[in-house]
This record gives sequence, C-alpha cells and structure tokens, in this order.
Amino acid sequence: MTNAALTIRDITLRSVVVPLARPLVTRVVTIDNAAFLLIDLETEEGITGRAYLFGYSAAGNACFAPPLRWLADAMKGEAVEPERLFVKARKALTLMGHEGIAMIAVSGFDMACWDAHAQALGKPLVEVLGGKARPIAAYNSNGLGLIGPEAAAEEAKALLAEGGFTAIKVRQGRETLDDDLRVLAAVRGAVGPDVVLPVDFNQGLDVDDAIRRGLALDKEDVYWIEEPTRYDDLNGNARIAREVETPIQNGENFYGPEAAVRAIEAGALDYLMPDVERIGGVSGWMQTAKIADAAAIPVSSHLFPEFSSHLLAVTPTAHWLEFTDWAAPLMQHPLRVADGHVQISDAPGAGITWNEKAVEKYSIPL
Ligand code: SMN
Ligand code: MG
Repeated sequence: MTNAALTIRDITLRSVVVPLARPLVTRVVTIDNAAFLLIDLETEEGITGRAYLFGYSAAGNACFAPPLRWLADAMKGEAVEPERLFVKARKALTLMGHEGIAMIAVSGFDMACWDAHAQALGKPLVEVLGGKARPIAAYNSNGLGLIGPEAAAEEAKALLAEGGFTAIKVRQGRETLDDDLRVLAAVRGAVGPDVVLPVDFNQGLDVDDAIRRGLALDKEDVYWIEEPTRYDDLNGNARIAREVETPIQNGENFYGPEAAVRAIEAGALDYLMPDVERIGGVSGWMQTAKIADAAAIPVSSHLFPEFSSHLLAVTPTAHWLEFTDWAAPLMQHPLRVADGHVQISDAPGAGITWNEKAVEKYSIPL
C-alpha cells in the first residue's frame, strides 16, 4: 500500500435520478426511478475514487450526504489505506449507530477508497483483492415485478434474450398464493424447464404465510426464496428455513459482517446475498465472504454489479451476481454481459468513470 500512497483531500457528492426502462413493483415499494448519490473522493495526488450509493429516492440520496461529508472531513489528510479507514470510519460514526444510514455512508466511503487505492496501483480492483478477472454468472433482475401472468411471461423471455441469461428473478407476494402461482406457471411455461428461477418476497409475508407459500413453492422448481419475511426476524426466518425445502436467501438488508454472523448462527438462511452499500463496502464484503466460506454458505450479490463483479470473483463460495443496468446510463463504460455472464472491468479501480453528459442530464439539487 505504501508505494501507492494517496492522501484524502475532499469529497464531491451529486444526486441523480435515472428513469428505469422497466419500473419495478415489489411487495413493499414501487421503483420507477433509480436515485443514486455519486461519490467522487478526491486525493491530493489527483486520483479520484468513485462509487455510488442507491438512495431509493431523491430524499434518500439527501440523507446519505451529511454522514459522507462528516467522514470526508474527519479523514482529510489521511493516507488512503482502505481497511484501516473502514475501522476508523465506523468509529467516527459510532454515536450515529452501526447500522442504517451511518453504515451506508461508511460503505460508500469505503468503496471510493478502494477504487482510488486500486487506481493508484494501476490494477483492477479484483487483482488488488488477490483475484483474477473471470466471467461472473449473473441473473437478469431488471424486471419481473408484481405484474400479471401474460406480461410476466413476455418480460421473462425478453430479459433472458437481453444478454443470453439463463436465470431471472420473479418478484412474489401478490394478494393470494394462487395469484403468485399463476404468474410463476406462466413464466415457467414461457422460458422452459432449464431456466433458473429464484423468487423474492421483499419481506412481505408473516412467518406462517411464508411457510404456507414456501411449502407450495417447494413443488414449483423455484431456485431460492428471497426475504420471505422481515430480514431481521432471525427466529422467524430460521423456522421458515427449517420447514421449507427450497433454500432461503437473505442478506440484502444486513448491515455489517456481524449481521451475517448472527443470521448464520441462527440458521436464518441457506444462501447469503450481501449488498455492498449496507454490508460495509469492499472491506465489509471481504470480511463477510470469509464468514460465509467458513460456514459453506453460497454468496450472491445485491445490486451494484460494477463493484459486486470484482467482489464475487474473490468470494470463495461465489454463487450468482444480481444484474441490473440501472446505473449503466451514468457510466462511460457500462458493464458488458454475454452468455449470462458479466465481464469484470479491466480498467484500474472498480471501472467507474462518469458519463458527465448523462450525469448532468439526470442531476437534481442535493
Ligand atoms: C430489490 C430491492 C431494492 C431495490 C430493488 C430491488 C430486490 C432485489 O429486493 O433483490 O432485487
Ligand atoms: Mg431482494
């Protein structure tokens, strides 16, 4: 790290709202725009670390800015040693708590530090983390919200065709189990028996209903059941995991590696899918990947395919990358997908360079 020493100077934050080609209706929220907070971490040496956070709304973006500025102020003049700064950043915000918005700010700061650090070393992030670029198996998660059976069948075929995908995620949690089963049958009928179909309830069910619906899904060749009930009801999730045969996927709302430890100890999941903006950025992900490896838990990613592709390549139990193209319009070099695999950027760092024209177009006041 020392031969590529960088010094933190300042942070620039911009708020953008990008329209989604396919609005995503889930059990808990409808997302028709993707709101991102763009982070540019400037160093004295002229290298800029880049990352983005997903604010879910313009207001969400605005919530993340103050703790990020707080961190940048606290770290001004520090050497960019990402793992050390991760610990320091968590301590700096400790009175704000170790979860929620404070942890999201720490995660964004950490991602930008790693990006700057890898750029200074002249290597793609995956190599700085000790790995090698390889194609990463991905499922297309750009659509299949809570829509009707005919629309879902059509959309499923289109999503598979968009990048030679062999896996797509179907959101569930309609009014009745039969409504969900009708959509699942329509999608399966349209895509054939070989396509991998995980389903996602977005925490929408109570535990008894999750078990009832899960037992029905056991007969439907579903690849995993994601967030059947609230993510932090560990006993409830453990009950579901015990009674339902289909693997239970959880983790996109886990804050920090310690949350993964608690969930694994409770038996609250079969598969783990950390979100790099909540788990603690690159540093938090790497710790979590070790924990999952020790417990032999397959690890998938949640959103953020630009960073997640590097991270899954160095995750011993790597499973599936969740592919969304929501931030792609902001990138000078959007991720490439072929044969259902994401190609990791070979540029130094994470590979994020803003398309400034697009950023300007989608910018909103912060
Ligand atoms: C999801 C969560 C938040 C925003 C978009 C999509 C969903 C997923 O839970 O896993 O894709
Ligand atoms: Mg999900």
